[in-house]
Amino acid sequence: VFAVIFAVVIWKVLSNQQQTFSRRFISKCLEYKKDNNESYCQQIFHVFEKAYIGKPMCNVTMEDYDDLMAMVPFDHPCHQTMLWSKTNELVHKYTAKDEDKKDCFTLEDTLLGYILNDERWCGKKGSNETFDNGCDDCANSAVRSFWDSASAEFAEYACGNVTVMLSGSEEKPFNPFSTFARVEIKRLKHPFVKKLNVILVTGNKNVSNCAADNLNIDLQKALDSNILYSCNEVPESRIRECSSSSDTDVGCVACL
Ligand code: C8R
Repeated sequence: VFAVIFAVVIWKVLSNQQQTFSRRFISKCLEYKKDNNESYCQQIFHVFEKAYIGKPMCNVTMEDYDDLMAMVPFDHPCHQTMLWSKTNELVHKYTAKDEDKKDCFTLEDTLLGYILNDERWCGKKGSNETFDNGCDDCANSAVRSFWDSASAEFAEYACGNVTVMLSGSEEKPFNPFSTFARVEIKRLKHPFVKKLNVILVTGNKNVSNCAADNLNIDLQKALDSNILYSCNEVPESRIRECSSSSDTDVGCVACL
């Protein structure tokens, strides 16, 4: 009897956990779309979970998300693309604007980035459920492969002048292990992309500036040689001021 009760309790906990993740997914999708098209959001969730469901936790590849990426194309202006590395909080503060004034877009401003930002999820071999805890953080985890896949698409979609916000508090603002260095920079392609603007955020603990070899050599080597390059050091305080200004200039460097 105890064994049966125990099994039922475990089953309830697990199925509840799955409902929580999928419900959160659908409700964020509806929140973003604002058109109450629940069946579209459910369809996306179904294609999303196919990427990792029933697979060993550390065995999910970027390609497993191909169907999802094909199903949810971007629709933001490609010439207003903002990339970032190690500036998560600041870049999103800087780019946050009301819809009618929005002039600079990060991956988190797109449907999938919005839904999955700050989420954890994984599947398990032999199970058809989504888990949102107890997920290992490995190279081919469902979460990492998702961000690699979405970041690849996002960078390939970019055009014109692309901006990237990097951190001057890092010894290597262009960290070779970052998504920006591993996945995004090599997918910026001339002639779609004309120029890469680096905004290097400076503050009280600066360890690098625009003259760093890591930017002038490592980053520029990774960048398509036909794409122009510029680097500007901008104090964090200035970036924070810009976030609250109602500047309506177009683009990602309007207020700097
Ligand atoms: N991008 C990557 N990772 C993202 C992400 C995103 O938009 N959004 C979230 N929440 N994450 P980092 P990075 C999660 O080291 O590696 C795109 C992932 O779990 O500061 O260079 C985006 O377009 C991921 O492991 O930056 C951006 O340009 C960490 O946050 C780069 O890639 C990444 O944190 C940023 O990735």
